[in-house]
Amino acid sequence: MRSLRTGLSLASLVTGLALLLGAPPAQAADLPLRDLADAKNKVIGTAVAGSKLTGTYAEIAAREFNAVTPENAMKWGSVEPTRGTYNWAEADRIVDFAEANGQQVRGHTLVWHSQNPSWLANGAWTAAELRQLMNSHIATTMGRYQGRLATWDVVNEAFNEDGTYRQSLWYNGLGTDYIAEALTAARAADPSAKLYINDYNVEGVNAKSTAMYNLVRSLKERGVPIDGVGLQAHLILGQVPATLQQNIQRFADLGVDVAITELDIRMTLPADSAKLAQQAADYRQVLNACVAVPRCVGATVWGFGDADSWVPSTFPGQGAATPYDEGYAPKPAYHAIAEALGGTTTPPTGACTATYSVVNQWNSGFTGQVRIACDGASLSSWKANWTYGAGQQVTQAWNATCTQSGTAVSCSNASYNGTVPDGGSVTFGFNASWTGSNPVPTVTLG
Ligand code: 9MR
Repeated sequence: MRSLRTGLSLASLVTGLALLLGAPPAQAADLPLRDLADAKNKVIGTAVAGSKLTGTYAEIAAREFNAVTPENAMKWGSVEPTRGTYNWAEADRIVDFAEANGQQVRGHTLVWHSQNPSWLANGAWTAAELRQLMNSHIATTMGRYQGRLATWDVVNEAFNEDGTYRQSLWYNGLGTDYIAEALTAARAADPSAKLYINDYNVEGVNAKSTAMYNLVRSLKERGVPIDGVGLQAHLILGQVPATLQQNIQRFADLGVDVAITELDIRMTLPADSAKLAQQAADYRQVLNACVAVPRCVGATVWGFGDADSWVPSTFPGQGAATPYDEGYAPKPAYHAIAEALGGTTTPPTGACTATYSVVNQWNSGFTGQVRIACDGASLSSWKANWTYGAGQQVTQAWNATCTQSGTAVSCSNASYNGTVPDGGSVTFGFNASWTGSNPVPTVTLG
C-alpha cells in the first residue's frame, strides 16, 4: 500500500473536505441579550430616544435589553427649556415603555455642565441661588419619577483629563462640594434610587479615574450617599484599556457598584469585516471585565443601532460604533456581547469552512495543510479539530499550535492569525508521519 501511495502524483493527493461551521437555521436557539443578562444578574441596557420607540426600534429595545437610559430626554435642557415650564413628554414615554416591558430605567442626568437650558447657563447667579436651583431641579426631576427609576446619574463629567475639577457652572459657583450636596439632595428626593457619579475616559486606571476614585473614597468616608460609579466607555476600536477590570475592581473595593453606562466603540468608516471582528473582540473584552467583577452591575450601550448613534455627527469620518448596523441587523459585536453574557456562538450569516489537504507525501511522512475560509461570516479565533483513523501522527506545525492526544488532533490559531474576516482565509501547515494508509479526515471548526 505504501509503495502505491508514494507513487501518486502531488495533484492527486490534494484532496479536501470542508465542513460547515454552525450553518445557522434562524438562530432560533439564541436567547435575547436580556435573558442572558438576567441569568447572570446583570444589566444590559441601551440609551433610547422616546420619539423613536415604535416599529423595529421599539421591538429590539424591548426584546434585547433589560434596562433603558433616556439619551437626552431627562437632561435639564430637555425638561425645563424655559424657567418654570416643564416638558416631561419624552421622558414619561420612555419610563412608561420601560415599565410596560419590565425594564429598569437609568435616569440621566441631573447635574452637568452641558445641555443646560440657556436661561440657566447664561444666568448670573449667586451661590445661594445656584444651590437652590440645583436642589430644586433634583427634587422636581427625581420626585416626578420617585420609586420608578432604579438608578440616577446624579453628577456627570465632573473631572478634567488631568484629574482636576472641571470649571463648570456648578464648580465655579459652589466649589467642589456641589457634588456632595447634589448626592444628598438626590437621596432625599428618591431614597430608592441608586445614586451614581458618571464620567468618560475613566475606564482604565489613569489620572482622571484616580481623581474619581479619591472623590468616591472621601464621599464614603464622610457618609455622603453614593451608590455607584458610571464608566461611560465611549471607546475607540482596538483601544479597550488593559486596566479596565482592575479599575472596576478598585471602585468595587470601595464599596460602590460600577456600571458601564454609555458603551460604544467607534471606528474609522467605512466598516469592513476585519474592523467589525476587532470591534466584537473589544465589546467582548468590556463585557468580560464587567462579568468578572460581581459589583459591576452591567453595561448600557449608547444606542443599539449605528443609525441612532451620536458618533458620526461628533467625530466626522467615524462611526459604526454600536452592536447593530444601520438596518438593525446584529453585527459581530452583538454576538460577542451575547457570548460574554453566556450565550452560544452562532455566526450571524454565512459560514466558515475548513479544508484539509495533503500537499506532499513520501514513504514515511507527509505535509498537510488546513485552509479556513469565511464567506458571510468571520472568526476572531479558531480551532480546527480532526481525528486520525490510520495512526497518523503530527510531528510539527506552523501558523498554528497543534496538539495530538491519541487519534485526536487540535490546532489553534497563532497569536497573529486568529482573525478570519468575511471573504478572507487563513492557512496553516503541518508535517506528520503515516504508515499503511493516509486517509483524509473530516475537520471541524470549534
Ligand atoms: O448622545 C447624546 C447626544 O444625542 C447629544 O447631542 C449630546 C449632547 O451633549 O449628548 C450625548 O450624550 C452624551 C451623554 O449625555 C453624556 N456622555 C457623553 C454622551 C455623548 O456625547
